[in-house]
Amino acid sequence: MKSNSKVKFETKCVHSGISEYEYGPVVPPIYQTSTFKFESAEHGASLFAGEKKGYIYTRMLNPTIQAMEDAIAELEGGYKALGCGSGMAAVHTVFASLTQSGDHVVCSTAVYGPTTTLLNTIMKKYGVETTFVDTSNLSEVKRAIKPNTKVIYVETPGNPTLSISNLEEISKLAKQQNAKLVVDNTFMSPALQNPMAFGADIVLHSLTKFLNGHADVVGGIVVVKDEETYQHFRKTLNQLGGVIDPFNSFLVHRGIKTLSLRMQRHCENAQIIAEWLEKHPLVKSISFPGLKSHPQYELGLKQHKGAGGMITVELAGGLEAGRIMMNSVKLFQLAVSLGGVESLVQHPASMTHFSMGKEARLAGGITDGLVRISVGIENVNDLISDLESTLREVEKAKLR
Ligand code: LCS
Repeated sequence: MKSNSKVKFETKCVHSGISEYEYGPVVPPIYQTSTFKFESAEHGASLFAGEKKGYIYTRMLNPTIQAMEDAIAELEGGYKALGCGSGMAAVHTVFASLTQSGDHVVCSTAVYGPTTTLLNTIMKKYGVETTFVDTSNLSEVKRAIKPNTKVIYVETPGNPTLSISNLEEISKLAKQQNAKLVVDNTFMSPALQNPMAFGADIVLHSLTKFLNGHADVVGGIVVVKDEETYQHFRKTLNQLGGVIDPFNSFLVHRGIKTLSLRMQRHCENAQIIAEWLEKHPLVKSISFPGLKSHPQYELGLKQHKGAGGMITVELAGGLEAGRIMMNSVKLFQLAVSLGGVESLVQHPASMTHFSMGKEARLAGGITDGLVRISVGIENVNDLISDLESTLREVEKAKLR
C-alpha cells in the first residue's frame, strides 16, 4: 500500500507494507535467503554502485524485512524504517549513527535498564557522555543541555515508572540546540502514540513487545524521517550487523495486522485492573497513565490515544510483599518482557533494571518494592480473580 494513504489506522495495520509479489500472495513471502543472484557481472557492479535498485545480500536488505519496515514506517508516520535484531540493536544503531567521541547525550532516568547501561559503558568508552534526568520535568532537560549535546533520548511512558515526558516541548529544546530528539515508543506502540507528530526526529521500538505482540520474536526497529538519515543509518546498521532476519520480520508483520485490536483490549483491561488495584488496601502506590492520580495524566490525554497496558505498583510491605505476589500468581506469568497477549509480572530492581545499579535506579524512581505488570488480552475478570487470590496470600503474611 502506498505511503501517506488517507485510510484509517486500523486499515493501515492490515494493509501497510504489502506490495505485489510473484504468484499474487496476499501476504509477503518469506525470502529465506542470505544472498541474491546477479543477472551479470555488470548488474552486480551497478547494484553495489547504487546505480540500479535491487537486493544484494540479506544483511543489506531483503524483501520480507523491507515489507515489515515499510509497514511500521507508515504506522509511525515516518519515511522509512530499519529492522534490527533486537530493541537493543536498534538503540545501539541510533547512538552509533548520531554520536561521536566528544558528544553529549541527555537521557531519561526512567528507561529500559540496558539502555542506561549501554550509555554508561560502551558509549562512554567511545567518548560519549550522558546526563540522565527526569525528562518529565522540562527544566531538568533544559539544565542538562550542553553546547555538545547531540541527542535527547526519551522513553515515554518510561520503563518501568511510566512517567510521561512532554514531546512537543522537548522537541523545541532539541531544535534550539540542533540536537536530535529520539523517542523509544515501545510502551505505547504506533497505535497509541506517534512521537513524530510531536516533533521527534527518530522513533524506535523493541518489536519484541506490542508490535509483534505474541512473545515469540526478538526484534527492534528504527523509524526515520528523510532519505539522508535513512542512508546514514542503513550504512551504520550494515556495518554493525545487528539486522533482523526474514522469518522474524514475517512474524512481526503478521502481528501488526491485529495491533489495533490488541491495543484496544490491552488498554481496556489495564484501565479496569488499575482502577481495581488503586482501591485495594494493600496497594501503597500505583502508576498508570489512565488514572487521574498519575502526575502527568493531562499530558497523557494530549499525547496518547490510550493509556496502554503497563501498570507499576508498590505494595504495602515493599519488596517482601512484591515477592509473595510474584510467587503466587497463577494466570499472570512471572517473566520479563511485556506487550504480548499474555499477562506478565516482574520485579524491575532484581530483573529488568538490575544492571543499572541501585543508585541509578533510585535516581529514576525505581524502588525495590516496585512490581511491573504487563496486562494481556485475557478476560479481565479472570485476571482480577488471579490478582485477588495473589493479594490474599500477601495479606496472610501480615507485612503491614
Ligand atoms: N526499549 C524498551 C522500552 C524496552 O522495554 C526494551 C526491552 C528494549 C528497548 C530492548 O528491547 P529488546 O532488545 O529486549 O528487544 N524491555 C524488556 C523488559 O522490560 N523486560 O524484558 C525486556
